[in-house]
Amino acid sequence: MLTDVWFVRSRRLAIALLIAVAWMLVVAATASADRPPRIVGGNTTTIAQHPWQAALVFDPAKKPGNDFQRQFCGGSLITTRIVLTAAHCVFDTDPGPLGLGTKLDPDDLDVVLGRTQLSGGGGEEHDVQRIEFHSGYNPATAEKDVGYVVLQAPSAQQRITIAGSDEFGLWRLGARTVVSGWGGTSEGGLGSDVLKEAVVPIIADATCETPGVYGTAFFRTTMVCAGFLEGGTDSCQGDSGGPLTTPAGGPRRLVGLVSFGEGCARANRPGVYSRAGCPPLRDDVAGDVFQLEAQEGLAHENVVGSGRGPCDETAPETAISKGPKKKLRTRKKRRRAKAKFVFSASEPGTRFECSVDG
Ligand code: 4AZ
Repeated sequence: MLTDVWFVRSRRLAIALLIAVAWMLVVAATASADRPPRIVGGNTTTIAQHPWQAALVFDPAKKPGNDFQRQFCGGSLITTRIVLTAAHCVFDTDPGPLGLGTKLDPDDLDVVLGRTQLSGGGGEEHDVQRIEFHSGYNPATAEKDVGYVVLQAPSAQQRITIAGSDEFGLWRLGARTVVSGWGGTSEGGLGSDVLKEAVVPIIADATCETPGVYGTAFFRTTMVCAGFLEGGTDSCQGDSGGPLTTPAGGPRRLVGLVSFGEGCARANRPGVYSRAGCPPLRDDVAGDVFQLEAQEGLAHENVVGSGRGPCDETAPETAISKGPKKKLRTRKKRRRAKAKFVFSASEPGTRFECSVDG
């Protein structure tokens, strides 16, 4: 994998670029004024692009309105009968007479699959047989934020497989992943009737656990951050439990579940996702699904892609294989300089970031 980067150092060009960027911003702002709001920074999409995407909707007896008005969380179809979601979507939202530690009752919700526009009908609407969540879920810290919804009947929609260890290269640091859902289109705002998606790069654990980001609220073994430190694009309320996946163009795999964030799309507050694609959560999900299948008399279905080992966190080997050797000494020379660098990496898909000093 080779990437060419050109550096042009010229004040006039820089000014011209600034003017061009400013003009494009004005054009973009004008153009967006007559478009509907969407997942902060994302696009509308169709269920065909995310066929495993599920909507959790309250039962009409519990909340009036159409499926758009009753939607409260997302999920992913991982077997023909099981939808993976966030524990916080099904945990303690309906304490009932038993108080804390209970979960939604199966007849409190339905699951919509195979539908782009929630209010539009079509696709599948499922009754729920059973609800569970990860036995280690900690509602105070959001650790192990994983929940399960067992459908009363099998779905005909395409399911998604959780990324195995051989597939970790698809979503390691800097990789583009995709989050989708019908959640808020702005912080505190309304959801979207039409499914939306946003591309969100994976952010380093070391970045996410700095005090300026999430500090000690981020747990790297069970969470992963994705999004933009500058803000602007993110998942939001109502997207919870929904899929963070590898993008189209390669094998689609489930790598995370929408879990939490401080607000939506704020600077230095990227989305935090349950780290479904790595142990321990990946193994826990496989084990929980196996147990649910046995208890409910369902045929076993494999939910993990290739490789059962740990996520290998070591970064690919990188090198500058071509580039100028000497620093330019005078400012005049530096201003005029034009240089070409060629970077190489041991793995395809590697992204490079660099800064230049003379
Ligand atoms: C929520 O309230 C929520 N920015 C989900 C995801 C994010 C923020 C809030 C991520 O369910």
